[in-house]
Amino acid sequence: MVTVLKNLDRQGQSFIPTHCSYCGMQCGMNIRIDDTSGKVVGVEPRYEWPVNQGRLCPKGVTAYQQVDHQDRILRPLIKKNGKFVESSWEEAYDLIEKRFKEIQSTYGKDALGVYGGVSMTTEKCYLVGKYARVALGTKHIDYNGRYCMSSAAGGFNATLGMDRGSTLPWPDLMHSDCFFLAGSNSAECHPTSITWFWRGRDRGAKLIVADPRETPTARIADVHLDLRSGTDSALANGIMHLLIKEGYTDNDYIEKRVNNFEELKRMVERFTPEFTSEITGVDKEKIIKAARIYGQAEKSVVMFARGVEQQRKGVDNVACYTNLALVRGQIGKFASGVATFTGQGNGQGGREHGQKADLLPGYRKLTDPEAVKYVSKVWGIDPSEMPGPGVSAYEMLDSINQGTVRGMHVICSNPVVSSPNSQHVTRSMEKLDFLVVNDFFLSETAELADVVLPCTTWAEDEGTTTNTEGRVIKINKIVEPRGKSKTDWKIMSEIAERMGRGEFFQYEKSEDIFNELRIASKGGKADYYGITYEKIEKNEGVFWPCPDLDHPGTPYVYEDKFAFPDGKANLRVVDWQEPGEMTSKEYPVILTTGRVVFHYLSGNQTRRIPFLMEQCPEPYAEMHPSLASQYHFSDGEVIELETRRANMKLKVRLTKAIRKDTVFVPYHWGKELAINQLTNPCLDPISRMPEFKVCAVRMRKL
Ligand SMILES: Nc1nc2c(c(=O)[nH]1)N[C@H]1C(S)=C(S)[C@@H](COP(=O)(O)OP(=O)(O)OC[C@H]3O[C@@H](n4cnc5c(=O)[nH]c(N)nc54)[C@H](O)[C@@H]3O)O[C@H]1N2
Ligand SMILES: Nc1nc2c(c(=O)[nH]1)N[C@H]1C(S)=C(S)[C@@H](COP(=O)(O)OP(=O)(O)OC[C@H]3O[C@@H](n4cnc5c(=O)[nH]c(N)nc54)[C@H](O)[C@@H]3O)O[C@H]1N2
Ligand code: SF4
Ligand SMILES: [Mo]
Repeated sequence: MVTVLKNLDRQGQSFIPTHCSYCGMQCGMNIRIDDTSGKVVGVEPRYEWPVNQGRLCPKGVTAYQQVDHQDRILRPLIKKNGKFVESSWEEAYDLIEKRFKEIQSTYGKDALGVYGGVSMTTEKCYLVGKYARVALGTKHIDYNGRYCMSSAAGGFNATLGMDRGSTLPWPDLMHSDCFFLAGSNSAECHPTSITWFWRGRDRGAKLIVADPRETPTARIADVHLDLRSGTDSALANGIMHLLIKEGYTDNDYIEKRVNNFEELKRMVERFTPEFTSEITGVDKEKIIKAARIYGQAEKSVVMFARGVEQQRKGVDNVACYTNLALVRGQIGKFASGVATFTGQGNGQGGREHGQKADLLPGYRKLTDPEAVKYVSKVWGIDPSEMPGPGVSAYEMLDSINQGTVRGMHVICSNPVVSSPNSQHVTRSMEKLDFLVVNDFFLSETAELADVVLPCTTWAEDEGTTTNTEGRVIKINKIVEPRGKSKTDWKIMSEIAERMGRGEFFQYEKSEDIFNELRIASKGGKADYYGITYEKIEKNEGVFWPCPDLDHPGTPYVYEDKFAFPDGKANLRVVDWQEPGEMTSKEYPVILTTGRVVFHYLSGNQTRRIPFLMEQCPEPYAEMHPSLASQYHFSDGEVIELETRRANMKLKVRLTKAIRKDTVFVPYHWGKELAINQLTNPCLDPISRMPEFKVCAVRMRKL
């Protein structure tokens, strides 16, 4: 079914269309293969793909270099006397079977934990959930998206009744009149999305950016709301105050489609521009200007990302920004609405089908007996065998210290780098009786493992992902698995066999898993029943929900009703609350963390790509010259940063493009270079998202 294109511009090379392995844009690309050697040798953007239309970012153009990279793990590794030794799959499986069974017979089934990730296809993500619950029979399963999309999910569930990251297709964006981007550095983190904003601007659209830093995204804004980290709900409530006061609300829409407006109106009364400015640190005039631009735009889109979500009040922040779109009557129509920028490639699809501690496929809830009954039937198990809800990612890692979890299988994540309070997490993981990690590059987490299982990269298997828009798309197999590596679904199925549960994991190809998932999700909120591989290929992807084979999919959600029983949206009425850690005399500076364009997440993939390392070899502490001068720091000087959890050394990078009370550090490095040694593991009470974006730090000259 995959089209192999020959000789487009180069003799002796073939091209296969697929999508990028990295962020939620899932840009379309053709991967080039050398016909003689069979090696992956290059990439071209796909001009016909609607989301990127011929553009790729620096990570996208080098992604192919992972496939035949010299650092690939090509055989299973077993740790013997502290050193990894290559082994056969049989030997690795023998050991895993023995240790998993020992742990479970001594401490019970829940003593094994599974920690998943969403850089995998939906088929694999779905199988991680089933593997934990059916093959291992444990309730302890969660995944790296807990650190990523969980607050967006919580905020959308609370206001709109469902967690689809975007209410509209993104090529629409160029027809919008106003973009309100909060806590999103799209120019560096979703670079190909910028074109939609530029094209909108060419038609006169306005751009508002809320970010403590003047990022490349903020630099092109009409208004830059340079707020203090951790004050988003105050800012959004302040804008809401003005929308109401200046008569920008769509009262007809509110009357017909929205609950709780009167209550919200009362609550935001005190969020005057003066009060809002005092909390957020943003100039009052800028707040007024932003509210007027947003209020006057006929078609507007509110978009946000981890800047607002990775906070103790991440769910509330998402809800407060979503409230703005609701009172303006923007959700459910062309070129308007609300969207979060999906982080990882399959951050959307990978969270819908049961990798989360409390969810089953199709967003069914583990606490709903009907849902358990339905999915048990699809899986062929008795409902009484279905484990209950487990705990969130950080809590699962922390529970190792209580001896609750004793063995763990990490599939597609590098939690010792990406978790908050990472020295504590590293020490915790070192205490595990037995750790298995699936990866294709030896990550900092894999280094701690007893067994490392070599999996394939995204180019060696087919399957689906769901992009940031909610469009289900097809990843194609480019080449055969390298060395002795296997796809994650094969590995999970074979371990299931060893655990005596092989009958539930009889798949020959990815599509078999997809077809089971279609049924498992049928009738759920994220209903994939009507989506097939063939339909995806024919239609440039299919937007879920898609309940029937003849259903065209749903590019616009909420056109007529929201996903609550009464069909109405619920404004969430929440006051501003302080972040978990405020600055003090002892820790006087705000520390925030995030990304640079050249690296991806824990860096385990991008730190191996020469071009990306040349551009950005090491982390740094970005700060304003006026803050640096108080400490007599100069550009490039190595200083010490310290929070209540740990300290570390970093180079100073001076820039005027940041608030004078804030330091920013990118988090793509491990061990002593990991900024997560310092971050605060304080969790949002609903999403259990750690507060990566705000903590209090002190700095010292060395
Ligand atoms: N180059 C690159 N691209 C990526 C990734 C990557 O690692 N590298 N990762 C992907 C993934 S998984 C994700 S989740 C996304 C993340 O994409 P983004 O969320 O856009 O990236 P971040 O850098 O984490 O944070 C965004 C911005 O939030 C700002 N910020 C900090 N504190 C606050 C606050 O309190 N309020 C507000 N409003 N803003 C604040 C920061 O200054 C930063 O500019 O990117 C995806 N794309
Ligand atoms: N301080 C701070 N910390 C953060 C954040 C922040 O903004 N600030 N952001 C958080 C966010 S949004 C995220 S998404 C997390 C990400 O945190 P992690 O999940 O730890 O990050 P990755 O580097 O994506 O780790 C994925 C690992 O899986 C491997 N891998 C890739 N594809 C596959 C595959 O198909 N199968 C298998 N088995 N392995 C694969 C990669 O080589 C890599 O080692 O970090 C979070 N941590
Ligand atoms: S924007 Fe995202 S999906 Fe597109 S090329 Fe860059 S990393 Fe890949
Ligand atoms: Mo993420």
